[in-house]
Amino acid sequence: MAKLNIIIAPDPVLKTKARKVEKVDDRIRKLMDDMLETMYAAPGVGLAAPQVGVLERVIVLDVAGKDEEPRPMRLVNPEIVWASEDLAVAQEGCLSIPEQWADVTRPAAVKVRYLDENGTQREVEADGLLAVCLQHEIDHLDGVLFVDHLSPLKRNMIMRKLAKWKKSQAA
Ligand code: GNR
Ligand code: NI
Repeated sequence: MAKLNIIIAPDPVLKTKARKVEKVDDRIRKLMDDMLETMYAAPGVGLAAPQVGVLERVIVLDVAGKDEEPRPMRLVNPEIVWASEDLAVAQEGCLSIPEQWADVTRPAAVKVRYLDENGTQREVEADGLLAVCLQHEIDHLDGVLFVDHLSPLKRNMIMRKLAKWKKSQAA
């Protein structure tokens, strides 16, 4: 396995729609393993392929708690096939927008259809943190960041703070 570099916003790659995976093969399985290693090292609870510079529809997640056994999830071509009418607000962060957090409103529950690491079609229904993360990661595949769900005022504030943070890191 290999740890990959995470792209930080603003970057055109993060704004680009990712293409569908045609075949779940060893290349895709290695990509998902490398993404999981990168996600656990960060640490984070999810990661989308565009964040590591790969514009293909692949995401990984693990929302298990600190004291629980790891529960890595690998999803290829994930699609939201149902979303609840009721909405929920959750504080979100993003490994591509380090150190910045904001409340985001999204459907409280979703059903997602995807291909697993063997190319078998599956569905997962989720609420809570898993529902938030699935929507956050699928957004990445469409070039959408959590700040795109905020008002322009809040978005600009976060992007300015991120630019400051980047400068402090470089120094
Ligand atoms: O690690 C992450 N934590 C998180 C917390 C609340 C809502 C969404 C997330 S996803 C984020 C990792 C990431 O940037 N995935 O794209
Ligand atoms: Ni993110």
